[in-house]
Amino acid sequence: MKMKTLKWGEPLVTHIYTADPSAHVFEGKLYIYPSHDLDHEQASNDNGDQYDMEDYHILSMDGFDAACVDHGEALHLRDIPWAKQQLWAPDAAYKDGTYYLFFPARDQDSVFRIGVATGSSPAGPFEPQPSYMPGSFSIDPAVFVEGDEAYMYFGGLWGGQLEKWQTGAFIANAEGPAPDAPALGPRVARLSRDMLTFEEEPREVSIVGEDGLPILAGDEDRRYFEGPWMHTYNGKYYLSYSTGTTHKLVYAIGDHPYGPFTFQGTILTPVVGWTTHHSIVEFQGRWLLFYHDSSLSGGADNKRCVKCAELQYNEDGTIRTIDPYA
Ligand code: FUB
Repeated sequence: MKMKTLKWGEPLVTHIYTADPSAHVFEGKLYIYPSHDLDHEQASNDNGDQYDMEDYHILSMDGFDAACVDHGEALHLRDIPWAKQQLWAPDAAYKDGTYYLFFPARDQDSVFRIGVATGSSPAGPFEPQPSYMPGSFSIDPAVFVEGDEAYMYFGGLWGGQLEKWQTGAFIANAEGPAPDAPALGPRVARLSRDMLTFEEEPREVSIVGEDGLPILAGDEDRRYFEGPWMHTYNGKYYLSYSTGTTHKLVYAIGDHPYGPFTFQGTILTPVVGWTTHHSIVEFQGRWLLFYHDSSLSGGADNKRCVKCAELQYNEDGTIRTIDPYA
């Protein structure tokens, strides 16, 4: 299905609701892996029950003036043996002739896990593995490939259940850290050569301030909430993420995929709607920020639309803050 051409700050597509865009360049084209929000009337709650997505559609663009194509259903909940509900923010990667779609969903016990599906085309369809990735938990996988190594960043607070895994086991009634204690960081794990399992125990990523001290849980303008993304620029590793309750996309810089990362500032100021979620990719010589807001539905938290903005760096490698409505 052919859709419209890219205009900065406008929905990429308007025939379906889309969110949580993970963008990659595969085979010379830009591919966007979003969540597919359903046109359901749902009251919002802190558990994220309103995000009850059931499938994935993959979008692609040949270039900036080309139409954005929706390739149709690439994977459906009914075909994932272990998953009960809520297909949340996905990501994709390529290795040795195979494309991998990574996605979170609640298992039969309502615990969020991360699954993987494989295919021969970046647009799908994707065939899910029979079970979730062993040892996986929480939400929002973002896979960063560097040479022969691939790392998965993941984790999200509140409905994403990261608080419940602080001991390494799922504790259903566990709360997050006190406001004056270090915030929870995202998790990172190196993937196995076949990309289907963790090669190591996930480790917590440390995000620190300029003073080298951990960012505290009460520092809601800077602390990690959900939606990690990793990219490199001029030899540095940029970890970007959503602050959740303060609705910003922010970033921190480090010298290694495992961190630590030093907080830098804001990439995107708050959008219409509660969530904010993004990816960063270089395509045809330009750096792009893919993000979403709820403008297409007039502000419904669970009916979002993916948009794109051009990202600019300052000479010192810092990122210029984008106001999505300026
Ligand atoms: O789309 C469902 C959830 O909302 C995602 O997993 C989060 O990052 C937030 O965007």
